[in-house]
Amino acid sequence: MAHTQVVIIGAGPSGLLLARLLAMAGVRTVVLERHSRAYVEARIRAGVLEPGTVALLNEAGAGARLQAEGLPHSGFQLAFEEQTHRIDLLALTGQQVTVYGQTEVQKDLGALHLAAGGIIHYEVEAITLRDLAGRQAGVEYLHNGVRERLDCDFVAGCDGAHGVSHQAIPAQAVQRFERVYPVGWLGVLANVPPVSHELVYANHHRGFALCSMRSQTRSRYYIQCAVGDRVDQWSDEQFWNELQCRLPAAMASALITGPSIEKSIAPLRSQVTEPMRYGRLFLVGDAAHIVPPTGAKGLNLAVSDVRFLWEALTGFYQHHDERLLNEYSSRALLRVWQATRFSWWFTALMHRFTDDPAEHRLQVAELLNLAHSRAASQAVAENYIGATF
Ligand code: FAS
Ligand code: PHB
Repeated sequence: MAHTQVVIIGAGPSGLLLARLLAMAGVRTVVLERHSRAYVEARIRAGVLEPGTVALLNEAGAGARLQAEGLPHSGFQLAFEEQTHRIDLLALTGQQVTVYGQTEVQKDLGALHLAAGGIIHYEVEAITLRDLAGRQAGVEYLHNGVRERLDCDFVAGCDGAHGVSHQAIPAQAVQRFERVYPVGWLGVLANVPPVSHELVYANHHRGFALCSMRSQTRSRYYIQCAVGDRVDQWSDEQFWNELQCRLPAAMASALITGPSIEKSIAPLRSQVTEPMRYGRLFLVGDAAHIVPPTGAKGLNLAVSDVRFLWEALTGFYQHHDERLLNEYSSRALLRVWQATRFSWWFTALMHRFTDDPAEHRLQVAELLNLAHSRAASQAVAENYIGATF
């Protein structure tokens, strides 16, 4: 019977970062991933890294390309009622965020871990968790048509919102808190220069829009769409026209459009699973919580979970100290609920949810308060930068 110390389910950013950090601490891991490496590295997802995320990627030795190609951003724009207001992150917090696609983080971590001899099994099927409440956990799976079993001390469930980990916990052992928003984000990636050198979050009576980027020649744009919309209902031309309607006129006229190289719709929802531990299983990242992407928190929250679990497992293996393992869930959830609250608040401020004209007026009033109150802007800046771990 094969044995390892920690089985990590999922080779997304949280699974690979945890595997890398544990390897550096001398902890043996095996990563089991459902999809192929090419599939995982092709997914277009997050784009904004908090300073804490950048620091941990550097600590894991995965920061070289990030430092060379990442775009430091010292602020972002709020656009509403034909005006824009800049949230000056650097002046308000002394810190800035870095624009660097999750796709690139994925590639950097995967290459690094494999080059260092890390074990990642891709295209694994039928993963089943066993004996999570026992003295040794077991993970059974199918790989290359062969049924395997790994005994281990701990399982890190890094398998996202639709993985097996959180489903392995008995319903009576967890509480799930969920909020589903009646809208989605239609996202487009295009090889065109970004309309602004900084991110622009736009509140408009037709709906939310976001102007982001991946480089000086590759842009990422989003518009709020109906939750039932399908991608094939939106031609590129319809997307660009709607985006221009939702931006201030001067910005709309400066928008450079082009053919989409990726187009997808992400539903907006919040979900938190408590506790984030069940016996020998620890839930990490999207396996434990989902936030609407408005606050750019999803990936960054996953990274802070990784830090807490890395510290806990290192303490266990190097000092036989279980204290941080026992505190993992409560420590992680403090940050999870802070990010969930901010993401919920920012989503409610920027999106159109009803036809009630009062909703839009209240949103504009709050945006004007943000624009003219340093204290209000500072609170937003501190949340966007992310609480220190
Ligand atoms: P992930 O979902 O990234 O990784 C989980 C991994 O586990 C995947 O590789 C999956 O294939 C694998 N897996 C799943 N089930 C498995 C099983 N049974 N067995 C083995 N492996 C299994 N966040 C932002 O901050 N900004 C954004 O703009 C943004 N956009 C997003 C768009 C979409 C469509 C989605 C789904 C998420 C988006 N997010 C965004 C959030 C996203 O970035 C996540 O927070 C981030 O990927 C979390 O990383 P992980 O926890 O590693 O989960
Ligand atoms: C992105 O670039 O994909 C992005 C940026 C900021 C967000 C969400 C998504 O809040």
